[in-house]
Amino acid sequence: MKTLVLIPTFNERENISQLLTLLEAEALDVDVLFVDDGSPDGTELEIKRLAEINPRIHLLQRGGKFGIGSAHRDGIQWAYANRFDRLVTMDCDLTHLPADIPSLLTALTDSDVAIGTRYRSPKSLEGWNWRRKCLTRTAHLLTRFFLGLPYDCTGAFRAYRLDKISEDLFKIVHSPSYPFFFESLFILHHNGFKISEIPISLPPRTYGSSKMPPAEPFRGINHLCRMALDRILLPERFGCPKLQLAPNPNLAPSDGWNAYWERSKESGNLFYKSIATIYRRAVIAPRLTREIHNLFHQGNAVLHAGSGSGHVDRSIQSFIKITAVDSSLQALDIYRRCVPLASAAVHASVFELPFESNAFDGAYHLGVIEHFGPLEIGEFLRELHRVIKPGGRLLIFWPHQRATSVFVLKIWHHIAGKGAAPLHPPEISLAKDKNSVAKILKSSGFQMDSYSFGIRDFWIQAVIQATRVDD
Ligand SMILES: Nc1nc2c(ncn2[C@@H]2O[C@H](COP(=O)(O)OP(=O)(O)O)[C@@H](O)[C@H]2O)c(=O)[nH]1
Ligand SMILES: [Mg+2]
Repeated sequence: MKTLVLIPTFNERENISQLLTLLEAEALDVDVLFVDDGSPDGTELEIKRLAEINPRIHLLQRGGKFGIGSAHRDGIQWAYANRFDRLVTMDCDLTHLPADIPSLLTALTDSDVAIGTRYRSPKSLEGWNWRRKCLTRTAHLLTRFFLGLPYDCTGAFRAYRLDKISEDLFKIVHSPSYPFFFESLFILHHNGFKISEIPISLPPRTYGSSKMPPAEPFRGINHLCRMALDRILLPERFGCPKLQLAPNPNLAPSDGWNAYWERSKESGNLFYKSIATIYRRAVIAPRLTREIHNLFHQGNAVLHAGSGSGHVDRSIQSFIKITAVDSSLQALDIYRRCVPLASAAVHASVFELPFESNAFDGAYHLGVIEHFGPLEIGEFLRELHRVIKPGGRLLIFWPHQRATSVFVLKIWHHIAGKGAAPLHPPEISLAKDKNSVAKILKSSGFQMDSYSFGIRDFWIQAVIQATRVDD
């Protein structure tokens, strides 16, 4: 496997040859790339002198000081362009010890990213001053709290399996500076890459001084807060789509839903969007997760009919194999960024599912059925009956006619006036009661197993479980 060690430098002349000696002592089969930002202390000259002796040493010179994050990004791009399979990144100040590289590379055999962590051994930060220790630990707590990442996210001592990670993933990382490290790790985590950690010790810098500007921690917190907000409201922004998405030529290019998904990208309706997001995350997602674990086994093939953006599917994506179907390409594009571990994203009508009969262990849909008239509901359920195996399960979240949300939306339309764009296509068939739902399901070949409408969902939708029956 072709392996590159990437080392960004700014005023590190005294450290270069010592670091290379330590690297050579490890007898690793690697190339080394320095990314230098025109260091005024002559770092470049020192690298050029050593590169003349050793052809496996490379230098990427940049026209100015563009920041440590962008040095990593350019180095990573160079590694892809030169077809390296594995990449190790480290600082030049001798705080990252080449003796730890073999363990990082070994960790890559069963993970996609390996990180050197300062939080597994109590001696990791011995010799550092209290200010630096405090900064490091605070950053660790904040990334844990805001991004839900349990790892050492702010260090640069890492190894990546470039042969498994798409180059496009690094293009989503915005920060040119120190937040690059937690941002890139969060994006890797969001896209389901396996991350492992090995404990390391960091001796303090011997030569030179830290290049971190004094205001950097505040910029870092600002970047972190923006990411934390996006994580809740726009998780798709972190997705690097793996799933293919082929437009279906048989579908009408525009229906109410396409316009809805187009509009959802705009910043307007922020109030409605925020409330809907909070409700989705705090109420629907946990309920859906519980129901799915109740109805299905690990690895079951399950259809999400009318998947929308998939914000609620994130917590079930590694439990079941989800095939998402929607008639809106825009929605599916958001879906595959939001739920990167789903099995497929298919552009199709829910009335004409492009799957063989009995293809799925079950299906679920949320906020779909209420938009159809009675005939369409029958057609939709019969199509689900066809693609679900006999005995397969169906889960429906069906907004209720006495739902609190229905009143709220009525009030909104009243206040906004007739000319205002609707928040979503009209709800024409809200759930009435247990018996009428059971009857509708029965007429399409499903037996209703349970029906609940109550406080747990803030009286918004009925949650219905059913089983495909064949007579
Ligand atoms: N190319 C480049 N390298 C940088 C820049 N800022 C820092 N570095 C290098 O990145 C590594 C880590 O920087 P350092 O000052 O040790 O940061 P600290 O460990 O967080 O204090 C060192 O090898 C620096 O020389 C930059 O703007 N451009
Ligand atoms: Mg350092």
